[in-house]
Amino acid sequence: MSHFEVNFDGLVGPTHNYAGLSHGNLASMRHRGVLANPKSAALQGLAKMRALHEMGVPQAFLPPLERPSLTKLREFGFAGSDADILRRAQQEAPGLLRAVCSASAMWTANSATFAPGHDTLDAKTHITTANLISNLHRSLESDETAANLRRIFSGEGFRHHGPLRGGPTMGDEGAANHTRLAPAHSDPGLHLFVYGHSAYEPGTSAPGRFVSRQTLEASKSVARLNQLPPSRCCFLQQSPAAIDAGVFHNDVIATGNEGVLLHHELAFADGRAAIGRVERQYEELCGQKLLSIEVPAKRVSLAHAVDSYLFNSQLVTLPDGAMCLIAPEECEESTAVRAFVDDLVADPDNPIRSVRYFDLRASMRNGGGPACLRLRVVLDPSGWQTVPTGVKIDDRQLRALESWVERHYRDALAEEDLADPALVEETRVALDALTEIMGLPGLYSFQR
Ligand code: SUG
Repeated sequence: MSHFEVNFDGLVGPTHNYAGLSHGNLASMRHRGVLANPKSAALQGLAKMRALHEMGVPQAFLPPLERPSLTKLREFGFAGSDADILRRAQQEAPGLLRAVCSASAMWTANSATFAPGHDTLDAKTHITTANLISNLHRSLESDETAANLRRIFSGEGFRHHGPLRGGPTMGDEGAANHTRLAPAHSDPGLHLFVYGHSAYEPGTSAPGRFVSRQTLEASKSVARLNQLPPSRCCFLQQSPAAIDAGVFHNDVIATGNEGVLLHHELAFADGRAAIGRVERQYEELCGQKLLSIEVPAKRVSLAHAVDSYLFNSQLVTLPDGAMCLIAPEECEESTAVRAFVDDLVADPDNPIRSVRYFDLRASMRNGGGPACLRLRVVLDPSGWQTVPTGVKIDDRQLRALESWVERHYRDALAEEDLADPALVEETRVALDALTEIMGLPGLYSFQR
């Protein structure tokens, strides 16, 4: 049975806001305190899902987590009624309050790393939930995300692992630092793991300005847990200079799809030599040449790449076999990036035939582009059949989700609103209604 790729986008949660929580993520740092509009953020995400669905690309979604998380605030020592806890947290620990309110689970590229059954030693589909330990607000996601993934991928062909324990030495940010390359999704493939630094191996210099979030030790552990043989894994170090320029995940500077790898000239620590390694290993494994497309710094500087999020575009295969670049509108607005994309699409020597630009500004202001918003899952039809219908996107579900957002989301959310007890209640009512739309009762801990 032939495998295919499904994009599981994160449904933007009702507390979407700009809390400046991610050091090293320039957009997050720049937009701290900007008034958020959760409703339009969620509708922008749904518009992307609708467009991909209408293009014939299989589409699904992962639900938001319950935020604000009163459970986490209790774990941090706050006690009393919900209103008391929120008030005290705002007075005594505003940073913690911002962290427990973040809707950051929307960036599902960071939720886990998948390895499909036609690549793994035991022929099972393996899923390792990311620990996201580099940032408190993101680390709080991992146990809830693991539970949701177990619920959604519960068929007998799935095996779940993680989140990795072990502190910063085991920092893992999921599929944002992982790309599966194969002649087609239905073919066995090569797994490219990109890490920021190694805790133990000499010669892997770390960035100076910002921290690197992914370690080699974590990437190798994920590969082992996911039952990937060494011949199917390639580990490359990210360029420390790129991390210091704001490239906090590899998917901010490189992207791939099937047999194409699009990357910036300055993405990897060893430059051309690194690309040469992937090309050789891919050819040995897959019996074909990898098409690696390098974007020279002369055409698109590192700074422009980070500002426009060109490499955070989704590269998707359409039903006719051609590829389409799903890019943020910021790419269209940059003269240099737009010119590069026009040339890319016009070049008959690659399979990228079209580009579609999307308004994802709400997510982009937090450093989350099209690719951050989705987790790629390669499945066979029997695995897909075990996935609950309620997370699968079709016209009916899109309409239900759009009107759910219209009904339950605020159109303005400022930092001071995070301590509003009404927000907790509104969110619970919304998530209750969502579990009905999804047909997944009891998904949230406040539900009985
Ligand atoms: O982890 N931003 C996210 C963006 C994640 C992007 N994902 C990928 N590149 N795959 C992060 O830095 C900002 C939240 C805030 O500041 O309110 C944030 O968490």
